[in-house]
Amino acid sequence: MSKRTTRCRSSNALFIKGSALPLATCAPVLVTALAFMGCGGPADVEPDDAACTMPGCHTGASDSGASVADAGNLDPAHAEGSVAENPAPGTSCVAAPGPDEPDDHFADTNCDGIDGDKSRAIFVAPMGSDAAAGSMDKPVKTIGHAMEVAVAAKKSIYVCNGSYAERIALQTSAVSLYGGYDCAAGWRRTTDRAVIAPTQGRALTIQSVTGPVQIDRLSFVAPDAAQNGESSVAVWVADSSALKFTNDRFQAGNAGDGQPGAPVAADTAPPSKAEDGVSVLAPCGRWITTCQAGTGGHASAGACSTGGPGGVGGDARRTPNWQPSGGGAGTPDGAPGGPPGFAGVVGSPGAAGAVGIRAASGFGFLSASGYEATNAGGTGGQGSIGHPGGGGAGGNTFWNGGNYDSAYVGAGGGQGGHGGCGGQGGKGGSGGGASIALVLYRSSATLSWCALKTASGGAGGAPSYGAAGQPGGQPGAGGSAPGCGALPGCNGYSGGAGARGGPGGAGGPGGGGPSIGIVAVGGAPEQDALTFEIGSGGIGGRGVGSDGPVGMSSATLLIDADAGAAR
Ligand SMILES: [Ca+2]
Ligand SMILES: [Ca+2]
Repeated sequence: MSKRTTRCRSSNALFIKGSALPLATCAPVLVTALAFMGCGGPADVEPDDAACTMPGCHTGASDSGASVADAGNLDPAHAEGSVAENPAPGTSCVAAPGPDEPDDHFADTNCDGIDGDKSRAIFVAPMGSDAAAGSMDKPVKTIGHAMEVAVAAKKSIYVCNGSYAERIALQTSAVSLYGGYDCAAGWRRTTDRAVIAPTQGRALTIQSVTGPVQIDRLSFVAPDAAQNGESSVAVWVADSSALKFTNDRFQAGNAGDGQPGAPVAADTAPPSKAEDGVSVLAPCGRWITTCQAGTGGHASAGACSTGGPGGVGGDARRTPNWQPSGGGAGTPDGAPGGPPGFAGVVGSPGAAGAVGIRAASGFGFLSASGYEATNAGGTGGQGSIGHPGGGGAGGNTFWNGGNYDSAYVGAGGGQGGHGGCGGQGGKGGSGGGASIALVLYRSSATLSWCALKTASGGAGGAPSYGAAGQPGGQPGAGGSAPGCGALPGCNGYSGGAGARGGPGGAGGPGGGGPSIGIVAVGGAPEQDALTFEIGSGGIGGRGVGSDGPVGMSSATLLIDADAGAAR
């Protein structure tokens, strides 16, 4: 049994139909007229005809039989489908001292015809007009407008059952809202609720409000998130106190999936071509006064690597006894050169980058402004640089047995090709958005007879793949020695091609978003008779190797205020 059913109800006395003896649940106030009352009690009270002198009292004869019991419910006042009793016109009613607030028993204790005080409220109905005064007879149309009027007039807001596509905001001003009114039946109260269901965003935001504020018999419905990573939160309360939620519903929609990792583009253009070996200018077989050897390509910088320098062409004058000889060897990939007379060594491709790390599991991050998914996957590693090609050897030297005037000198070898850059790593997927019925951020509140429902947390974002490595550069050609066509070897040799860079690693997958009924930062709310229907946490993003973690799913999550937020 709820404690609510055992506490004293000032106007609640149970009658058994047809009996002259009332069964009072509590005595105060009611004692003097106990035998005759039947006053505005819960919906299952069915008073017989009798002189009625109690506050909010009315007779069964004029009750029009509207009262319906809610069998099996702990507290009939909270049951769906029951119809409240109000004093009917023409019945006697004795006002009780003190204010008449809308209450769980729908008691009209000030005898003005409704549960509550119509002189202290702004009335809202779907058929109303925001140009109207906001009285019971001339309700306004929107809760937002009622809020402006109620703040200025220091009144409460009574909301006719119906649907309102609004986002309601209480900013610093303490205004109470009561639903459950049937404006088509003289603003009789029922156990139905007015529904506040905006097409986007939160249904209710309360910021920096110091109560007392009561929010009663309203249903707050947040729509599904419309964008990647967006959260769906029905009610958000921050930096507020003395709030009382009674008989309300909080319903969050599906959260948005995390952002997929952004695609990364490959660099498809190779580095610049390597330098050619220098040619011998003097023709072969001619009297030459200045012997010269072609020089190899220089070790100029490529995009990410430097090709090996080409070999220097042979020079007959520098060999013992003018013997034939090869030119200097090129340098493959920075290493010592091989024997002369060969093209440069082709570089080897770069290694693949590492896959980005998977998102960490956990709730995410909550600040005064909103939920932020922090469980994103990591960026993939960059591929390694492709190895540069080796430099080509210089051209050989020939000697025809005569004077050095008929010696042939070799041209320079070509520079090795530059290695390609490693591909860029893929981007991680982002975490999914949250589906949260109620956030209480550094706020104090009581919750009674409320239902909280959430949908699915957003799925984690998938990562993008890494980019392919940059192609390797073309090598430099060997230099030429004109006129030596019949005597091979005078030309320099080309360098080896540079190799492609390694591909980037894929990014890491994002984590699923949470689905939580109540997230409270800095203290739990007082709770009584709450029901939860919690959706599942978002699935993890699909990754390479392993998927992201699944999002949290929980009725409540309490976060230490000192942490400021939770990760
Ligand atoms: Ca009342
Ligand atoms: Ca009243």
